[in-house]
Amino acid sequence: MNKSQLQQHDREHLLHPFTDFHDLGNQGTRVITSAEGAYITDIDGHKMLDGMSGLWCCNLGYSRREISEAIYEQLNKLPFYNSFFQCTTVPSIELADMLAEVTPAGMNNVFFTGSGSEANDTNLRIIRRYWDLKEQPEKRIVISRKNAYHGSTIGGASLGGMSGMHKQFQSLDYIEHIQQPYWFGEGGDMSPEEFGVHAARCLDEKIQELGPEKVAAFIAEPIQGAGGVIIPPETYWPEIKKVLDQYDILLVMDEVIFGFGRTGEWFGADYYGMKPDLMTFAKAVTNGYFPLGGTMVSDRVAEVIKSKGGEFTHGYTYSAHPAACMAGIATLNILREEKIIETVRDTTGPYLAKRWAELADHPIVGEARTLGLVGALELVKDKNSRARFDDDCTAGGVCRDMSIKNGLVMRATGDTMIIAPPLILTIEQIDELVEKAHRALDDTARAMA
Ligand code: PXG
Repeated sequence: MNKSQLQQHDREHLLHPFTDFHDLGNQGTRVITSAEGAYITDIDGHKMLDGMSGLWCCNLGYSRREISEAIYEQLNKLPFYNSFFQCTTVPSIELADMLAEVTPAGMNNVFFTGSGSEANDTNLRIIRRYWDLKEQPEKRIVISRKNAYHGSTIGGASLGGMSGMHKQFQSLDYIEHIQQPYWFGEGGDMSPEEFGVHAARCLDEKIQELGPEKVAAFIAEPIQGAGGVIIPPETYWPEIKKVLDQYDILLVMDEVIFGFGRTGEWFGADYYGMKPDLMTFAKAVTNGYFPLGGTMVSDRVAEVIKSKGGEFTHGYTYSAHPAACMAGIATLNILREEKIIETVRDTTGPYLAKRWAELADHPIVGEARTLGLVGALELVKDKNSRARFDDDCTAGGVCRDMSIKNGLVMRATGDTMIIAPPLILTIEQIDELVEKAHRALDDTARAMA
């Protein structure tokens, strides 16, 4: 099939995730046909630096044969066996061992799933099981944050705080949402430090309003990813820690985007010095080469679930899929052997921070922020008032298209442009990324004038 035939069949038969079918029908999909290193190429031969690592997952880029060969060998040896009913497979045990080593101290058990959404559903099941076994069944409510993203299953979407999603389904009734720590968008006249404390105190207020005896857990991404790379003010996590220390409430950190090195530490929890009770992961655990997710379970929780006996009636056919686990093992080996995370922390992260900050001088950029190898740009019409171009956030979509035209995949969340490039990016490729982003901003400024 040629390009237009592919697009026609795509339109007729494929229901795409998070896609406006009207727009898709008019424009046609971009057909990506190959990838190498940090670059993807479409059917027209247009090569782009992939500033989004696929969808926050191909952190080692696209050319790691160690991972694809590990999957292939496993598929030929034992393509599938389940881990239900007292069965197991060697790759699942080995990956569980490795995850216990690289995750924060006190997290030594893993429950495998096929995705991040499933892992957050698993968290909901574990949380309830934990409090039931502790004979505190009235602890039912889970607090999350507005504009959080925790997946698209009913559990994941209920935990998430995206208003557009909530309009399209009925949320679970035991989930509550508090303010997000988004200083640029919601901080008003407060300093970032003041606002960080304020946003964290919202958790305390909510717990008191609901009654601590009814609150089971608080879930949060260390940094909101899909919500627009919202890096909380430095005061936020320490204040959350203070709040949580006062109550007997579980902390779930959703590391689906920030796990495995994105911040320059193994996990966002390491970066912020937090000790979660449960930790969701997916995406980069296999470098996006094979679907795999899971939740790391702290000793505190695992001991209750394991020692109090009885069956935990939960699991997925593909929990601990052997080929997925082999992909995970190969990925973690590369991260460790090539010191990828240390390079982000010591070299490429600081370099991106320096270069990205230069974009803040651009007339349509209200803020340029980075941490490790993620970044965001806030597009504004007026730098001082932080006023946007329009209510429909058209600048973001224009900038994304301009960026792609200039050979860089940048994502738009409203009028916030975001990047999460592969962690293998070289200094020269960071220069290329910033230069292409600069050109996209120039083109956007012209188009929006
Ligand atoms: N938690 C977080 C923090 C995520 O970012 C999920 C859970 C769900 O994972 P699965 O594997 O079920 O998709 C995610 C996924 C975007 C975008 O547009 C982000 C995600 C997924 C799709 C699109 O930024 N994150």
